[in-house]
Amino acid sequence: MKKTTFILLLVISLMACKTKEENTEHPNVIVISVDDLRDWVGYLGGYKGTVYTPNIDRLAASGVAFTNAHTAATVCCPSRNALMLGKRPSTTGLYNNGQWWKATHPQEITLAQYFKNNGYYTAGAGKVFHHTPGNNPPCSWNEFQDQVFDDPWNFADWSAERYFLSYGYRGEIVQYPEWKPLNGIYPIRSELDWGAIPGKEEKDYGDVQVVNYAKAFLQKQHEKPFFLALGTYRPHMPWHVPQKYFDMYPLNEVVLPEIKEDDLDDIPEEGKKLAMAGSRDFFQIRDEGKWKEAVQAYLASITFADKQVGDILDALQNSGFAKNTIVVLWSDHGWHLGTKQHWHKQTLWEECTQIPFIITAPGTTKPNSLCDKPVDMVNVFPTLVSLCKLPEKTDLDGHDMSPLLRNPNSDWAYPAISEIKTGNVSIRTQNWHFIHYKDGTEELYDSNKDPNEWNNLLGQNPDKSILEELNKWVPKTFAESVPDKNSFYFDPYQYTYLNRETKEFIDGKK
Ligand SMILES: [Ca+2]
Repeated sequence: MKKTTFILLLVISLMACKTKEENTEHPNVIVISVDDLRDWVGYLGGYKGTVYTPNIDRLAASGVAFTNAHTAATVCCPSRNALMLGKRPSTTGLYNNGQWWKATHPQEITLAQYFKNNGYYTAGAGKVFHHTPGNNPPCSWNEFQDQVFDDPWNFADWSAERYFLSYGYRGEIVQYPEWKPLNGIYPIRSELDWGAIPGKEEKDYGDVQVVNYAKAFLQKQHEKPFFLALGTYRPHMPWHVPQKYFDMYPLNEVVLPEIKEDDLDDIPEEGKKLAMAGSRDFFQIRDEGKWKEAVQAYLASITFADKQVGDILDALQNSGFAKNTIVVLWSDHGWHLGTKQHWHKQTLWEECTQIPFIITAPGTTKPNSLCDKPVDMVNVFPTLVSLCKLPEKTDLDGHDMSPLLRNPNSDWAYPAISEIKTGNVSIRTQNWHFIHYKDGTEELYDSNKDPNEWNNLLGQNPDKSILEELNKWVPKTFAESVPDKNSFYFDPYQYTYLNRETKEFIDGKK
């Protein structure tokens, strides 16, 4: 080969490389899911003390940070299914953690799968779908690194693989909280546990394995544009993170949530039921004088998750892909730490529906943009399809948010809609929060005057036109709840499902 020809070929191939990295027609996508993270991040200011989330805050400052974003469902599996399928629980009948989307909706195409079908390389690690087996069939991915669990709560002497195989395994629920080996063995503990895991180095935590996967992935060359989904398990319980994160929150500086003792008095029975479903844990923690410790552990877990987000952002920055990669960060729902006498999730009040939500899209978003329009997570699918110039998928429930990404003050005609269990729905507009329960009872809060939602206006003759307007957004029908896991044989090795009754065979790889 002549020297000039060689140089010419070299230049052409270098240009081709460049084109792949800076393919502006079809940008890369990274979706970061943070589990159970409520509005306790710096940019949202939900925590009344100081929470350290420098990395989520720098991502917020680099694009459009939403201040009125809500989950589509206030529990893990339905929330993640709603984002990944682009459809609400009231559309799919996927209302709880005990249902498999693939077994019940084999024809549905996930967000990742849609990108894969349209020329993207799709990859992921950690908690993207719900973390129990059967929720993350291979059909979405070219490659996926399974979640690594840290906690004896999850597997005791079981291996992570056994947990993977043992769908639904929860261990024997032993009460919280101190982390003490019994005769040298760590017993199976409770989901409510917290503390640093003795002897475990930071690099060994499951969420760090997600970061390591991301680093390796972003250091490689990629022939195609990529869709990369990464999920941290913290700050999901049990709150086990390295000691240094606990040390950042001295107990005497921990600020407890403000609580109104008679807060449930003006709430309908269906709302009380949701509240009381998580009250036992709260009362126990509070009555045993552990409330501050628990809040400290949640804060520590948030900052640990934030560190992982920061390492992913750094890995992107240090790669060749930063200028042409959309980054989406979201949490699957919020969390109660005693408000409405509730511990956990699965309610429809603001601390449970609201989530951190950020999008940076090179060429579309501008730094330091805050958007206060109400949005929920079924909008993510159509928005990414639009930003990446893929063919429109016409059967989705959500709306393309890209006008808000170009201008956060654009007109936006929709509320944020969140659901829990069949028939209970939250409608959040810019000014109002309306809750409609399955029995027709309702709550209404003035979100500007009453951010704590202490004053249900329903008993105070609110303006009927406001209620009529809000009621228009309540789904007209709620799909029947789909069959649960017991209706199927699941083979975790082949990733197949067999409907016990109809004998329908479903291949999770397709
Ligand atoms: Ca969750």
